[in-house]
Amino acid sequence: MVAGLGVFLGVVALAQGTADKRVGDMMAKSQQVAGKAAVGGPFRLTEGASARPFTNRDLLGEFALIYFGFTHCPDICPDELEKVAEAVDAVERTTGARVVPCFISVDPKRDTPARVADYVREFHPRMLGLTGTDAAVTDAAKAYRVYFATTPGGGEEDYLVDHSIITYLIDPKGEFVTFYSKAFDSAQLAESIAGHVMAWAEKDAAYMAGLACPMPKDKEDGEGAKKEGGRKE
Ligand SMILES: [Cu+2]
Repeated sequence: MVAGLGVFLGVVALAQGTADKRVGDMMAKSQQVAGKAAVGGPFRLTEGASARPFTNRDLLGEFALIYFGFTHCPDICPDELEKVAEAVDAVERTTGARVVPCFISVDPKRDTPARVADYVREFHPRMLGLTGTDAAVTDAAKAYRVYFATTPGGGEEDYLVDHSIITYLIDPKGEFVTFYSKAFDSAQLAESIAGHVMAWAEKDAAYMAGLACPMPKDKEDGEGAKKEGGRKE
């Protein structure tokens, strides 16, 4: 268990920079031992659209996908959030489960509640945008072992934030399930998440009963709907 956590944290460290492939390769090995590892946990932030407090407890009852980033990110964050949005829709189509997509800012200075609310709307109608004080964001990132640092050289309002590129899957009881590196495409994300959803539904009759009937598959809307949701020019 302890060794497993060590391996897991090493994997997260590797996610910085160009080690995505290795993260992906090692994930299968690490996730069993890391299943109950100390990843995730309590956070207390502000939800953008309502400008109200939002904690980890507000995610209980559904699977959630949590991604940390910043709204000024030139391309990585938009790409990752588009994948998250596509995967959420695919999982809902195939299983009826409403996975909650969740963006947490690591740039609280510029990412006000209003700004994150506007930002997440570009990707998915149900995506939550969370931000908070410096301390609250730092605590949340620590809980998820997310690295972030403002890169030197930028101006007062014009700077980049270097950060881990990881999407976390959280179960309906708020426990960390697994994580996905940038190497995963939306189809792989969706397939993995759907597997966890179905395994959960088999053990939890109330959750199973709450699954909406899968939507009819008459619309092969994959590309169109996503492009629309993730449009960013
Ligand atoms: Cu980014």
